[in-house]
Amino acid sequence: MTKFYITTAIDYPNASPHIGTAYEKIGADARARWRRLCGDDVYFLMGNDENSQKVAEKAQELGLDPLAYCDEMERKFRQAWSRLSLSFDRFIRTTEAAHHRGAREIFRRLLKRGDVYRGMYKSWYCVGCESRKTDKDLVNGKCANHPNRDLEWVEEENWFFRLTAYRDRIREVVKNTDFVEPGIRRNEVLGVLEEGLEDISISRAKTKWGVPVPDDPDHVIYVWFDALVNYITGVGFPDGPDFGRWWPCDVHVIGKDITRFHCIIWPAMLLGADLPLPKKVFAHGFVYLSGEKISKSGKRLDPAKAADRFGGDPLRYFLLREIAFDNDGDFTWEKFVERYNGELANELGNLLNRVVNMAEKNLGGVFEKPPAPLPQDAALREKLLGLADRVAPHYDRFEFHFALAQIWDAVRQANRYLDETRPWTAAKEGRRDAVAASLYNAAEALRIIAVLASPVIPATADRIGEQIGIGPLSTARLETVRAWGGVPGGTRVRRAAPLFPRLDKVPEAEEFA
Ligand code: ME8
Repeated sequence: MTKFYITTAIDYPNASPHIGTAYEKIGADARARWRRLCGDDVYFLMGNDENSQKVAEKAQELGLDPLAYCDEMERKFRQAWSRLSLSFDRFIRTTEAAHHRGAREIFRRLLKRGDVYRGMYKSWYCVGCESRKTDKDLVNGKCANHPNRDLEWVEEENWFFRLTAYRDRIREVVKNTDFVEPGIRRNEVLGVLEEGLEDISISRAKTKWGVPVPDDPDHVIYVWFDALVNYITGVGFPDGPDFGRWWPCDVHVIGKDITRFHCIIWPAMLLGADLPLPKKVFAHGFVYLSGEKISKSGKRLDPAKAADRFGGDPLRYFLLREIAFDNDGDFTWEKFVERYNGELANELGNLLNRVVNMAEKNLGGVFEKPPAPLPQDAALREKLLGLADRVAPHYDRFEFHFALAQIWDAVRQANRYLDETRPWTAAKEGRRDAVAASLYNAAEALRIIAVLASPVIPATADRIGEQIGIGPLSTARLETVRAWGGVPGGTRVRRAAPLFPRLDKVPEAEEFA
């Protein structure tokens, strides 16, 4: 069985998840679910980046011990993620002892190789970014990403990593392979590599919260250096039995703002530790809220609140249908309601309603294998049986919007099939065979649509399966949608609440802040 190891960025838990961080997790989840559907043995890692200064600051602000604060935030994150049906296999926390051990082991390996050395660090530091800033990064003396925060001037002797030693090897990989995607991010990374690198400081003397440097307990390891290591400690580095099975990772899914860490520093750390590089880093775009930047302290949309009201699937569907994953995009409630009422309620929800209601009314609620073909069957069957091949390349390239466009094309065709075969007229005219054929084929179309849409709307796929009487579909396999006839004759429908009750007004943004 092919293995597929996928990760997301681990989140700073100094605030609850927002719609932007949720977007990343949803995209990675859709890909993980797609690979499971294809039969891969999938390992999907997510988690929280707890050893950061801003987490310690937040805990202090609340008068809490940082670990107790992180425990509470883990609960919040898990709750939000479960409302969005995220199917991660493991949720790592970088305060775990096993993670500390792994981070220290990487530090030791680089030290042993001679690529970690003592040096004098003098720099502006933005705790918001947890990153050093040079004069050219500043706007009016502040970090461009965190204009409301004061920068810290840090001047101390600490430990440095010889990043410069790895530049040429990393440049070769980035230039000659598809290690970094999409192309726009690859070019940015290449630009940075062309400009030249500096060695980086990887410890802090004045901070107490973090992973202690081996044999130097007065220093903690720089948070990014420790955070990146989660991708290997999450699968058992250094001596866990499954490490060799999962590593190298198939894809790290991250946001476009953290490519330098993942595409330059992380590969250098791995090369220095004699470990294989991940196969790919995919950097998605940013979500804006009605055109404005989302921030943990300012403009925000709480995905857990939105999922409580509308369900996780509509949010998942909207984000992945509206915004191309490699690009930036905008969330507005107007657009959400438009797609919800149009594509989810009127098109998919209505297709299911029509099939289930008409089966109850005309067939005693039981699907029968079609006694005789109808002239419209061939076109419907051809469309649906070709759907898996049309969506596959899109799912595998994180082009969820294209995969969904193909699937909704099939939803519309299935609705048209009902319009054209007119089972209600056939019923009135006593042509029972025609009624049975039409509803059976529409149910088959629904089955295939549900399975292929399940990476994006898993709970809906299950509900469709339940209502057409064949049970949950989010764990089905791809082979099942390459053949017609998966709904057994004699299957009884089980009508339940409509999938997507229509929304009659645009929600107030404040309710979800
Ligand atoms: O960067 N739209 O954590 P984080 C889309 N702990 N994605 C967004 C976004 C938005 N508006 N805002 C943030 C960190 N993200 C580090 C990562 S990994 C070893 C350490 C993305 O909580 C962001 O790009 O600030 C990142 O990939 C993820 O959310 C977590 O952001």
